[in-house]
Amino acid sequence: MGKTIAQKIIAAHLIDGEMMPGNEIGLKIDQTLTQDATGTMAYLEFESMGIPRVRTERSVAYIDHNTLQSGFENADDHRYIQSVAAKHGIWYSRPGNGICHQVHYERFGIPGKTLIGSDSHTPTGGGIGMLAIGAGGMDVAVAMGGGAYYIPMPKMLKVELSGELSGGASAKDIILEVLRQLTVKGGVGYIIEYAGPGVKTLEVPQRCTITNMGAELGATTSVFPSDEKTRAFLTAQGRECDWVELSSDDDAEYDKVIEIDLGKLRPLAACPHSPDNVKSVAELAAEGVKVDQVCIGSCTNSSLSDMLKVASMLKGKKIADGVSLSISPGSRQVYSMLAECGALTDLIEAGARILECACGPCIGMGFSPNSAGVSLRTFNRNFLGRSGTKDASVYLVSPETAAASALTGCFTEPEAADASVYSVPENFRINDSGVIAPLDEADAAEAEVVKGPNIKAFPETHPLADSIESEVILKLEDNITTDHIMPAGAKILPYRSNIPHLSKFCFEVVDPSFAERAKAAGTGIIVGGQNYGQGSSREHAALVPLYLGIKAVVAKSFARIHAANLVNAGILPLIFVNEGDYELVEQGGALKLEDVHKGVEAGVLTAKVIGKDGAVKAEIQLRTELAERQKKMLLAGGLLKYTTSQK
Ligand code: MIC
Ligand code: SF4
Repeated sequence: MGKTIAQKIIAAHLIDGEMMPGNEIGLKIDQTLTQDATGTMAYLEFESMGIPRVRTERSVAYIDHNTLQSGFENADDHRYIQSVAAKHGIWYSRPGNGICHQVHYERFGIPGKTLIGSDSHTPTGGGIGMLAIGAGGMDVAVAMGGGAYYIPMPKMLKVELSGELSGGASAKDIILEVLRQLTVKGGVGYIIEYAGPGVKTLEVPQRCTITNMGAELGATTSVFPSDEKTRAFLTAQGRECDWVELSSDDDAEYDKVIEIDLGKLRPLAACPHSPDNVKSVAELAAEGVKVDQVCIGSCTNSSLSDMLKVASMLKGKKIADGVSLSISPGSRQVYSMLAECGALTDLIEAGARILECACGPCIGMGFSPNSAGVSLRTFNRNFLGRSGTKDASVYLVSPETAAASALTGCFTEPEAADASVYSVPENFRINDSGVIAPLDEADAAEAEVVKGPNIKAFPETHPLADSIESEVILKLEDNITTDHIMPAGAKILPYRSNIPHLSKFCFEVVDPSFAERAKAAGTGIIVGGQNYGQGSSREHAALVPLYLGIKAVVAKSFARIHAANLVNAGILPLIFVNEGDYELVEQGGALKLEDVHKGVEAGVLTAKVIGKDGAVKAEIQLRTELAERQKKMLLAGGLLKYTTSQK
């Protein structure tokens, strides 16, 4: 039987397990990336493994999330990451050099290679034909040390593209259409491959917009073929030598196929508060939805071609008086090329506020909307509260829709940008001075790692107890995101290296009393609905509950990265065998689990449901979805303890 692109890359990197869907497989990892908000923990974890130099082909540490420096904390984290990177063989991308995913595919990504990154949008690299996967910091630390990266072997989903985009429709509308069809749960357990005649009509940055937002489908990753367009892009980046051709075999088999005719797509928008709540821009325009703020940028839509389209649309015009417009170019390369061709002047003169090349408003680092404001963003997530304004309405749109609406002050369907105003030049400006090479081995041995006072050790993990009786501290509904569990934003993000302080904000948007109640109880259980832990790869959403004494999370289903992070932290993820049993469990009541070790081994556990009055109300079945390796890890007290015990 023929192979898909992903199956070929997996086969070439397989070091453990069999490629049968659902089986755990271990992959050799060629490249890793980290960003600063997850990177400090990942490097503390790497340091604790005692390995002097990374064993990957290329590891890059980016600073892009946390660049406000409103206190010493961010700057100290940057210094720590720079010094730890220099010492251990890791390239360091300075603050201001750009958003990790954008810079990585421009300067480092290679078709056919494996990449894991401590950021859920790492799949962006699939746009140039990498097998690029988002992971928790501990998994990245282990991969830097040369260990395998483990995932359940995914099923394959093909998106067959035909036709060509027309009018004001863009790559963002393709992925919004996929989200409309599949929902935020639709990609769980799959790798998504793009195929069909429509593929060759899409340039690399457009492909990267699509693979980037595949994260919102819950997919393991998304991948495009590596073809002449990929070669042209790498050549323009002075990296033709990195190109290899990659395509699926004609007789490759897919578990699911969906079709999209690009010619029929119209501009779309994801409405509050979920990326799959998709409507047409025409519909929102007809409703007369007014716009207060427009933000253009993020790892989804900050390429040079996106920025030039926006500049073409804004040139010689002025944004509406009621609109505040921010633009963050994705990388220094994009920024300097915008300056070089004059497009930057057009953006400034039209009234845009130009921000640093960083995540910025996407992760709530400034630019929060006004009260009850409507914000149109070219980003990938519009979860409740993520913008920093809880009652804001955030819509996710293409750069074209964003620019057209910034000009009118209300939702406006865009026309295609006039390609004769600006077009992407044949060659990019290449200047890698924003990336600092690691020290050679002799110098590295002497080099010191600098840690500021805000950098605290990660919490102590514990071997799995054989009996757990704990209060249900919080009961939640479906689709709880990591932004609910461990919010980000300007106030909280500086404490990503300080779990005790961070813990005060756990579940703040859902229940501000959670952290105190959990700490007072000393031990606890969280109960969730479907797709618990979707969104970010932040392992803080597991490390903080661990610190607060959470022993298990019981849900109807889990998002992949978060479930892995819980196990890595030594917290037991359990799934209701009968979903209806969710109704029996009350917040303030308790769950009692006996013979936990045997149950984990067998994959099924019995739990007594205890009501608030202390009486046993029912006995229910819970199951685990754990590979043998993960069972051992839980018994050992998490990934680091397990890895150290294997040495
Ligand atoms: C995000 O988009 O939510 C983030 C911030 O990039 C996260 C990583 C983090 O929480 O640091 C992600 O997507 O993994
Ligand atoms: Fe940064 Fe936003 Fe991309 Fe996350 S989604 S990496 S915060 S730009």
